[in-house]
Amino acid sequence: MTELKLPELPYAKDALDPYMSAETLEFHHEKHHNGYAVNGTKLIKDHNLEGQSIEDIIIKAHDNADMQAITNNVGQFWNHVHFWNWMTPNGGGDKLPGSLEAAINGSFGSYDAFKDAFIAGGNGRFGSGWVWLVADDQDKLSITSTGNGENPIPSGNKTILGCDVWEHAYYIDYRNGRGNYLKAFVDNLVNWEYVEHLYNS
Ligand code: MN3
Repeated sequence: MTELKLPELPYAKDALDPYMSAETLEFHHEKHHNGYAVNGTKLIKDHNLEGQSIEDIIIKAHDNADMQAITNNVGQFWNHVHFWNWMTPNGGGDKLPGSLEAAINGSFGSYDAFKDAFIAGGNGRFGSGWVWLVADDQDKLSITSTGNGENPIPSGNKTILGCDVWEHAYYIDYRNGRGNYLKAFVDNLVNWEYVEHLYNS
């Protein structure tokens, strides 16, 4: 069977404090992400999709009304596997690895312009969803946003960074302050080495 296995967090639960609390990580990882893993595994079995890659399953389910639950749960499983790795203690800020810095400057003009666009993308998502930094086949970067459990995989662009803007990601720490959460994510949490790794992979 294809089992979506909940990964361990790559750091201690309190490692991202005060920007993301242990309480948030505990609920987000052990309740929300685990729920997507359990439900997604069952849905993959029910839809006879076992043995296929997670990415192929997400593409197959995209825009297919009969597979909306797959988009939601398998999509969210994939999104969160990366989300934990998109953060690191003492992360964020404008000290980027070289090839990533060049790509951001080349695509947005400056780091500050990227940061403004990323935060605006997250603030502009109405309701639950994600804001993403993606690379097209010419390695040009852009900001995009999706609703609920969707992600950029079906677009064909490479996803190199994402931030969860569901209320469960920030309500304990920031209440309704999504913009403050997004700013803290970019300034203090992003694991730029992982973003560069995905950009170059
Ligand atoms: Mn989430």
